[in-house]
Amino acid sequence: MKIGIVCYPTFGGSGVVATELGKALADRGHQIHFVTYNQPARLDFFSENLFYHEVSVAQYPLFDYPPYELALASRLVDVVRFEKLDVLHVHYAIPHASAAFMAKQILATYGISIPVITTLHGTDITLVGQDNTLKPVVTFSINKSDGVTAVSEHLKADTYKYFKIEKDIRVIPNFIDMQRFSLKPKDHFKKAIAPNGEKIMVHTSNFRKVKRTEDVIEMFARVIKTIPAKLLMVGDGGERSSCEKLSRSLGISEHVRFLGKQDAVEEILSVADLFLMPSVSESFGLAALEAMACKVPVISSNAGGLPELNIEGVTGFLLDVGDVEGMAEKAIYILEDDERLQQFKENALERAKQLQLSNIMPLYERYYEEVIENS
Ligand code: GMT
Repeated sequence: MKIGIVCYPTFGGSGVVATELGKALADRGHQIHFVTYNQPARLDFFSENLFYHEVSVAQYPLFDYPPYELALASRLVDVVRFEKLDVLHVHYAIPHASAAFMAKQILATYGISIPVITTLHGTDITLVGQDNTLKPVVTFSINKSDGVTAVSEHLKADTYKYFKIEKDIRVIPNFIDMQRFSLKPKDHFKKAIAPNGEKIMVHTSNFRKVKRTEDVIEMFARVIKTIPAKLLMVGDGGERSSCEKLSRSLGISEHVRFLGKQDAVEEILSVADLFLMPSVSESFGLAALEAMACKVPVISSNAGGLPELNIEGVTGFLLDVGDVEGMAEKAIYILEDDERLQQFKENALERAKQLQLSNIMPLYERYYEEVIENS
């Protein structure tokens, strides 16, 4: 198939899923055309089946808000016509689904029919899409998609709950490339971070409010009263400085390292004993799956799709949003006994294996075929 993929080209979960999916489909022999405003972050190598088409937005003094959505729609018309694509797969509804709808209408005037599949990733439904300034367009463009997927059962249910959706939504979970995300021998790094054999806890995110990064610090402050430990905070975003301030005011800053954005997250996860994800909302929790693939158990909130990934008492524990006391208690329970910790690590890896790329990618492949056939 010739598949057009539209996504955010950043390190965000939806962009990562879109890019990894495109790479895997290209390996399977499909021709993949990424259409976005920058080279996708993980599209950093050459393959004869991978193409990148940049969307450039016209700058004009009149525009306080450059019309990205229109530029994207025009670029899609151009790419679909000249590359003769079979299907367009857009990741994150806003504004990709409505841009694809517009492109589809324009292409019809050239006698070209192209099915559009929209994958809902999370905040496009649970946060941003709920805003009244966007809701009618999000509802309309989901209903006008030829196929719709969501990354968890919970996100599917939320979509029906918050929007008037007439379409069937297919759940296809996030997946993990186990070639890349696996335990790497990083003992020298572990020694440098935890010279006295302290346990290592890790959080990775974009430090947005939805991630409740301050809860990570609060939880860690409680854990180190009992267990000698270090905390690695990976990523960057609005909440980072308040987390730094909090760790200073709690007197634990010598045990907390803010590493900023990192490309080789799998190397950091390879030294970790526990991953922390106390998010207020999380449609799936790809970062937790990345940790599990590196044999790291997870303490998370029980928000959104997290219970579909993190199995209570098996791969980690899930607690109510904001329950830092409970999270710390469970963290201590896992970390205080090496045999128990080892068992949680094994379980985390087994769960990740169920969601490996080779198991999930064919679900998308078959869905494309189904949608193309029915449209
Ligand atoms: O988590 C983020 O802030 C990034 C966001 C995105 O859209 O890029 O991630 C969402 O999509 C990921 C991939 O499907 C999911 O694994 C994340 O759980 C989801 N984030 C939220 O729902 C907050």
